[in-house]
Amino acid sequence: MKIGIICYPSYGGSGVVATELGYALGERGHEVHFISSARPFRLHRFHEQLFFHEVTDVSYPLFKYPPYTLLLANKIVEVAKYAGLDVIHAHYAIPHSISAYLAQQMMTRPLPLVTTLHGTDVTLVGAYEEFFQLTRLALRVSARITAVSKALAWETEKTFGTTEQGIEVVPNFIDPKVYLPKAGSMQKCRGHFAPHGEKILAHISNFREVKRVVDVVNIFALVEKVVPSRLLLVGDGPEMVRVEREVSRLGLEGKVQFLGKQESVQEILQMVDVFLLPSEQESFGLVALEAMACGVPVVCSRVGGLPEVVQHGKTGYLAEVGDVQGMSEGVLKLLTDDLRYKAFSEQAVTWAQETFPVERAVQGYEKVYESVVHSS
Ligand code: GMT
Repeated sequence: MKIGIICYPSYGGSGVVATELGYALGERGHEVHFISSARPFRLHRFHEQLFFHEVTDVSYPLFKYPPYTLLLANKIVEVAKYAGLDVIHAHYAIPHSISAYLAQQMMTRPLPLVTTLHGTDVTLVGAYEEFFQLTRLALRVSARITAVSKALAWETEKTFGTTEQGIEVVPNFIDPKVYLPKAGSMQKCRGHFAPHGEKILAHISNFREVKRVVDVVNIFALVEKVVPSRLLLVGDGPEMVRVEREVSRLGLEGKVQFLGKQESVQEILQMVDVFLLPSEQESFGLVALEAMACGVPVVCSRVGGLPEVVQHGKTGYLAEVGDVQGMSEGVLKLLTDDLRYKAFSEQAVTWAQETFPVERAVQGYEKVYESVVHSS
C-alpha cells in the first residue's frame, strides 16, 4: 500500500509513534510518505520505502499567520496525486485530520482518512472550546478512528459522544531491538553522572505544564535525603525556568543534570535506575514504555492510559496526581530493596516486550488501512 502519514515533527510522542510506524510499514514493503512542516525528529535513518515531503511556508503581508492547515491540505493533494496514495493516516486530529478532509474535497478520487488520537488533541478541547466543533468534524469524516489507549477512547466518547465507526484501540509500541536493557555497557557514562555509585533517577519530556516536572524535582528531593542519588532531566520546554528555579530553591544544583533535548533516549534509559512521570494527564506515556523496555521501573501518576502501561506493584508504582510523597515512597521501595528492584526490572522488560511489540501495532494499523481502502 501507499500510505501518507501526517504528523508533528517536533519532540513528542505522537511524532515518534508516527515515525516508528512508518519504518515498520516500510520494512513490510509499504511505501510511506511523511507530510509535515519539518522532518520528523526521529526520521533520521534512510529507508528506500520512506519519503518526506515538507509543507512549504508562505509569507504574504496580508496573512498575520501562515495558513498551515491550508498549505498542508494542498501538499496532501500534491503528494496523493504524484505518489498515488491509497490512504492518509493523520496523527493528531487538529489540524491534521481537518487538512486531510479539505484535501479529500479537492481530490477527484476517494482518499480514505484514518485518524489516530494521541491525547492532547482530545483533551485540548477541555481548555479551548474553539476546537470542539472542529474535533467533532475530524472524528465524523475519518473512515476509521484509532486511539492509543482504552482510557483515551473512553475519554473521546465521553467528550464527543459515540461515533458511527467506533474507536479502535491500537496501543503504542516499542521496537525491542532498540529498547532493551544493556547492563554494563553504559557504566562509563553512569560513572560520569553518579561518580560515587549514587542511584540515577530520570525524567524525559517536552517540559510542558501537563508533565509536572516541578513534581519530579520534589520527588527527587525526598528520595535523595534517604538514598544518595542523582537526577537526569532530559528535554526542554516552557516549564524549564520554573524547574531550574525549584532546583536552586532546594539547593540541588550539584545533583540535578539538565541534558537538554536528546534523540537517543534508549542510551540514557539504559543507565537509569528509576523513571519518573508524574503527569497531570497522559493518554499513554510512550516514554514510560520505553523505560520499562530498557529494564527501568516507572513511578508515575494514576491518570489516563498510564495504568494500562505501567503495572502497579509489578513494573512500577502509581500514585494520584500531585502525590509527591507517595511517588517518592514508590521510588524508595525500589531503591532500598535489591531483590524487589531486580524483580520489577525483569518484569518491566517482559511486560513491555510481550504486551507492546511493534509487530502487533503495525498489523493492527495494516488491518485498519486495508478495511478503508477496500471499502472506498
Ligand atoms: O503530550 C505530549 O507529551 C505530546 C503528545 C504528542 O502529541 O506527542 O503526547 C501524547 O501522545 C503520545 C503518543 O501517543 C502519548 O504517549 C502521550 O501520553 C500523549 N500526551 C498526553 O496525553 C499528555
